[in-house]
Amino acid sequence: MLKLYHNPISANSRRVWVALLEKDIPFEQVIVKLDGDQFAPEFVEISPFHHIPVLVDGDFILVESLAILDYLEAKYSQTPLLPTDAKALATVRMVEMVTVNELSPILTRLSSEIMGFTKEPEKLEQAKQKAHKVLNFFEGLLGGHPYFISNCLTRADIVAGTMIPWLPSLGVPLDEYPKLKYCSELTQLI
Ligand SMILES: N[C@@H](CCC(=O)N[C@@H](CS)C(=O)NCC(=O)O)C(=O)O
Repeated sequence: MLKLYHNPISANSRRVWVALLEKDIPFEQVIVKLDGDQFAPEFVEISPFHHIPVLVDGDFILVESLAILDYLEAKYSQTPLLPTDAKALATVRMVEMVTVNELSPILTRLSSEIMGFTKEPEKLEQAKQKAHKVLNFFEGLLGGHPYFISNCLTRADIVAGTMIPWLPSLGVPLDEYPKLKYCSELTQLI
């Protein structure tokens, strides 16, 4: 059986967890506490950068959440989470990359300020402004549909939708984005 090393508080591993559940794939979960478990020598053996998630399928070990999502999509074709239409597929990929490349560093910056690791009000403000730029872009992409790709749940919704709900607790309210706010309120973070 597949084994997923993860923690629901990690947005990076949460996307894999949700994809496994959506695809109804049986898996065993190992919760990795990020206050030190990730440095245990037996964990670093399977995750050289001490990151979650890690997927283990027999003797096949995979790190990097998007690579894991690719593996699950290719191996388990039931409940596909990627469209085949060229524009839809590229849109899903775009939302994933904007989430990972634009939004994720913002979350890191906001968390660091809130936890008091850094105190740089100017950078904090820049991060908030950038968060609003991303949210505005996503809200526009949703248009009149419940999902990024019309009425179809895809990886775009899973990848963006497991990160956006953290924003209000980090000082970025979603009030200006009614569609994103509605979806986020359906998400239980822990
Ligand atoms: N690019 C990686 C990022 C993984 C990542 O940064 N995971 C964080 C949790 S969200 C982690 O394991 N941090 C623990 C550490 O760096 O020690 C992915 O998408 O899988």
